[in-house]
Amino acid sequence: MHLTDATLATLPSAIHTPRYDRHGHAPGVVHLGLGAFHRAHQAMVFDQLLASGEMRWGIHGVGMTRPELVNQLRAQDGLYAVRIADGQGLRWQVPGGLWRTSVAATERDAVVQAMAAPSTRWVTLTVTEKGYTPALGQLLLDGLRLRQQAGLPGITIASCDNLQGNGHQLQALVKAACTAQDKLLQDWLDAHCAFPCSMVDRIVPAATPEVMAAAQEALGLTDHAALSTEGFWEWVIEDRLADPADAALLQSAGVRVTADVHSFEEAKLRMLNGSHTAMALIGAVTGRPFIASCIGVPHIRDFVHRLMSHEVAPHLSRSDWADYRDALIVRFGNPYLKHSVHQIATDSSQKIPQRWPPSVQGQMAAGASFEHHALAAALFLRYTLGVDEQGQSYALNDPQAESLMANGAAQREQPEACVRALLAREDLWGSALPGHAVWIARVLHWHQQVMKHGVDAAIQQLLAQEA
Ligand code: CS2
Repeated sequence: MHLTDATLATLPSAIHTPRYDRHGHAPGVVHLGLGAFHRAHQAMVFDQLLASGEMRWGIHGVGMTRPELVNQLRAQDGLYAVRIADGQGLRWQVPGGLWRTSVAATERDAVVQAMAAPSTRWVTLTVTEKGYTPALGQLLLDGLRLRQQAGLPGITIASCDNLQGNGHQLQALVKAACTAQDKLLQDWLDAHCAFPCSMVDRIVPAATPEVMAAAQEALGLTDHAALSTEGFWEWVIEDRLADPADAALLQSAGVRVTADVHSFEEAKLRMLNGSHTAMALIGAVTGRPFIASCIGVPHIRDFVHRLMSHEVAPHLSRSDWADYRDALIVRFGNPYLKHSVHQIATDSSQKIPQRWPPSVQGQMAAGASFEHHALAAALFLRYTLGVDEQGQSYALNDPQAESLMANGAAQREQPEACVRALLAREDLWGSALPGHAVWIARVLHWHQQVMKHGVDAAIQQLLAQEA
């Protein structure tokens, strides 16, 4: 038997389930990017609001391309279980806010109509870094145009992707989709819609068969959409909402609504995500499968600790960074999160620009050392060989895979040319780093060490040198 509305009542009483009416109201939120993250993060915040009687937070969840997950969720009436586990304990919860689903690639019109539905008050997005395309701007604009034409109120459109100034980026994309005839629409967007920036944080690995088996055991039911996450979650959103009254509501559910999202965004992108990408590449190249298996190794842990303390923190405006760093190290070690290094290494070309260059530039401006980031950049080149130090090959899952691998393939024979070609890419490093001679020399140095002595020895050498 599957987890569905009909079987919900059979779940063990220790499992937290929705007790509210899931069918009597229209969704108030359209979420684009129905991946694991949204379902274990924002959907659980909205579940809390629904449980408190605020019935405007049901979700119309939109998968952007693949229909499989949407089909599974439809077969389960939008229900799925989330295992929340860390050093504090383990519990299961079934959030109930997912009321409708669509697939944007095949049901575009349904998505546009959903955005233009009178009940819709928010659009939230987790479409990943590479999802910020003109097609996304057009999709949003088509929905917003229908709202404006129908005389409906404006809405909040909240980007929740790991991009600096994500709200500004999304707003620019929607504006770029406007044509000369859209003057009225543009004025309406400016006057009635809000594109707040926001920082979202919770480690939610892609679902695995192991989690599904654990769900079967805990629920006594089959759940093809089960997820595993940590207890920690954070959502910081800019206090710029189409309906200002939403701020107090979100705050009542634990969301931080503030004028200063920037300091949270930059700390999260450079500390958490920056370390994640470095560890993902270390793990992929050394053959360590999970983030926890990397941070559990003393020299990798020291490397990450020092990357954050010496090269990232000096340029952050978040003053409690030391507590944040220490909490991150504990979170990375969570034994329940089998967070695959290859999952995090996916789309590295889209992730690196937000995660590393701002810290390197900060160090350059301060005349300080950027050795940890230089080693990380060398590791990225080593990673593009597509084979680990045990001789196991792996696929590069990246929109730039072809050009990265074409360059990386020759790195044994022509290391210097390959390092230079990789570092010349402004799409990765921005405009300030590519011409910087010391940066190039240090990446070259670490690449040489990695190729000659292996990743672990290179990291140990770096730690000894900077001790
Ligand atoms: C990770 C993030 O896959 C990745 O790139 O760094 O998904 C990370 O787990 C989340 O941003 C944590 O909030």
